[in-house]
Amino acid sequence: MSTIIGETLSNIPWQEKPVSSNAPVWRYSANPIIHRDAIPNSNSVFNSAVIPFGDGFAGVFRCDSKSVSMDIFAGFSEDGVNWKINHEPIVFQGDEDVIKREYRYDPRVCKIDDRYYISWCNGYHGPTIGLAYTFDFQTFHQIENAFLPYNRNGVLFPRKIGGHYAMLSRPSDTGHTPFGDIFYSESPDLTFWGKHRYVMGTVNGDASAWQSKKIGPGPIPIETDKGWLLIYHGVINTCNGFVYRMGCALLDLDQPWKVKARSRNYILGPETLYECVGDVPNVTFPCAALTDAATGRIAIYYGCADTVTGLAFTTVDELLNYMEEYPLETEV
Ligand code: BMA
Repeated sequence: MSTIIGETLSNIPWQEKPVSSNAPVWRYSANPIIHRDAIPNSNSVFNSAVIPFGDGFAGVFRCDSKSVSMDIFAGFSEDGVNWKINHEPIVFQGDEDVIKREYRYDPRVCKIDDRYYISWCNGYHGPTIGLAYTFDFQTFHQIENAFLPYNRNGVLFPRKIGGHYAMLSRPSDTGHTPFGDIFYSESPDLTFWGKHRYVMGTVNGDASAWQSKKIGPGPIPIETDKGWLLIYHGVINTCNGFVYRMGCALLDLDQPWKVKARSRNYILGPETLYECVGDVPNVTFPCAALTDAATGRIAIYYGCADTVTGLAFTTVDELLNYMEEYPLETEV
């Protein structure tokens, strides 16, 4: 068994794998856990991030309103399944040139040292990576955008690597980007980012067509003794538009731009009604994972059809074994 380097989380939401399943990831039986009308003015609640907080959990949720304004909202839960989401979006403190809001979506939450960092796709003359921190999920301090536009899916690592903060991201364009690879960047202070390294890209044709159009990092990478376990999204373009699925990879612990393993198969894709039908059909989009170091259990939170939020389960060993069984052999 491989080891998760992290904390024990005995209250992680969990269901055993159904005996009938041979998939590496299985859905919570009462999905979706958050419905589109979870707060009074929401059109949809999806692509959201959660983290252990106090005796329970806190989260930052993407709620698009009924005027389809995209923003991020704090929320709390005792069990990680039933959530109370604030009815008003997060108000950030900080430099007025930086906190000016165009739109905010697809948040991630990452604990580093004494605080919780939020990263999200931030409208600033085009999409880029917004960054903020909080100690209590009540007061939020926004710091500088990490990059110039255009970028989406900024995902921090939960500790410094080689003495620097580290982030994965997916450079993009201003629209529904028809390309996308994953890059690594580092920073001494979370303000100045550099040493941008290519991590991995799309794969065409027979090798792994589900990730042929674009890929982007999902939840905060999970530290294991074998490397950083990364869950990411991969997109194929079809005659009916983009289809978003999940995959996984293993990145080197000290040099995370080096890919040690990657799955040729997707690990979860749109199959159920709530994943296939919604405002944007056929989207499964992971933004967070809880992990229990004691058991290797992982609970993945993912947006479904850009409308509701789902929960799915796996373990570190399931994913590592799956990558071994169905390895991606092409160098990309
Ligand atoms: C991406 C982002 C995600 C969304 C996905 C599918 O570009 O906008 O928020 O889930 O498209 O629509």
